[in-house]
Amino acid sequence: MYKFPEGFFWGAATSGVQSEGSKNQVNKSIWNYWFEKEPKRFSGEIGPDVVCDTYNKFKEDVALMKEINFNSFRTSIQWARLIKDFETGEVCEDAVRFYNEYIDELLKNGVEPIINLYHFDMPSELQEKFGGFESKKVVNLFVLFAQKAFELFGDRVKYWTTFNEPIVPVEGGYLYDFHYPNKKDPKLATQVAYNIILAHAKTVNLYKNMKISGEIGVILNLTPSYSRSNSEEDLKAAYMADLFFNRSFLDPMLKGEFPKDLCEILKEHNLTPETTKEELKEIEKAKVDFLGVNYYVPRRVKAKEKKDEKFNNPEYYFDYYINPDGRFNPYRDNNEIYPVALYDIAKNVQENYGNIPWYLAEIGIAMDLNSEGDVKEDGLIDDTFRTDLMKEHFIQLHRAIEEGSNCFGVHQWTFIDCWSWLNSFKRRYGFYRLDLETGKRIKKKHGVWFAQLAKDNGFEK
Ligand code: BGP
Repeated sequence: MYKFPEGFFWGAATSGVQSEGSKNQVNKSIWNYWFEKEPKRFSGEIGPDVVCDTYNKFKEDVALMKEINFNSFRTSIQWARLIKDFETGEVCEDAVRFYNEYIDELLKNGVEPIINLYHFDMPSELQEKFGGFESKKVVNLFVLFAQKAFELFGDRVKYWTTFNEPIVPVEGGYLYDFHYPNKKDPKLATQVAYNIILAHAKTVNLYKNMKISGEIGVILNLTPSYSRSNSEEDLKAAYMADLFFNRSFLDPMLKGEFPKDLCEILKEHNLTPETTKEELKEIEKAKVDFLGVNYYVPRRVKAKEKKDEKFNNPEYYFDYYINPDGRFNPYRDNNEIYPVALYDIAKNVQENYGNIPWYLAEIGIAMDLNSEGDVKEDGLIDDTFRTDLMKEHFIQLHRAIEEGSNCFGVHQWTFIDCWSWLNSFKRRYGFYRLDLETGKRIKKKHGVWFAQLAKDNGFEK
């Protein structure tokens, strides 16, 4: 058997916006706002208003978690739901009731909550008034929100994370136009990236100062960069991609310092963000207790063929290429499937980041409704394709753990098919299908396999 360490976390991840629905939400996030403004940009023109309706259905849903033996689960607290008045930090009483009941229900059922504070969901008021994380004022308002969350739920929540994939709002909102505010401005992008790192650091330091018993970490999407060949140019391309997309956040958040060569490159292009000595000290001081890693696909790069006139985005330094020997998932834009990357990530964390305790905070295999098909005679949806691929990934993870990697759990993306930003419900990932007409949850075969895996803390070779 592939056995995993004792007490290993088995569960799933989602986020507030993607699962709760907007019922009784006191403020809007940029997702509510953007959907109202431009519904056509969202697949099927479906917005975040209803989604899984977890706000109303969390009790039934926790029972479904229990059915497939989750011992842990991650979601996020929505800033725009918890906080009524962003500047004073006044909370919304209904949100406090909801999150309290949700957390208590999880605990009552033996499901350890991991609570994340920011999953792409800037309150739209703060985006409109101050430019969201473009502004340092908003950094401080985020810390105030975090403080409220710690005060209210810190007695029971033992695992906190500050941000999920903090680079994504930078990419989406300030470089490539897939998040609001849809700007393409590398200078602003570096400022937002820096401000997010600062918000993370201040939150970690606050949590430690509050002396609450528990741990705090951050969740990064660590997509390894593989070069086309071993030529100097191709290797350099992979190095640069890694520098921009992984080390930009990994180094300051885990080591308290920015990669020197990244700083030099930014300076060369006149993209250095505004910083102060005190802020840099704050970043240096902020030590996370653990790391969450999201992994879906590898990044394949080669030397740049045609030089861009000026720096618009990190692709100034490399081109993408398609691995001619790769395997691809036809249900997720033909993304490459490469389980070995998971082993490589684990080794990177082990060798270059002090073997910090980490968990796989997201991994998933997207399918669409057609490929999953209708409910079969046994009452389940047959997603064996997913199970086969997950097994391959878990074998690689197991190999790294055998070699000393300090991994303490796996959360699959996602629990119940949830809404996913511009993709809405196009890609399905859940252990349970969400029927959009009825809101019914229908179990998939992979859920049965996972229940056994969690029960045995391992699986047959
Ligand atoms: C991750 C995000 C999740 C989720 C997932 C699947 O990057 O943290 O929020 O959306 O990707 O995304 P998609 O449905 O676009 O494949």
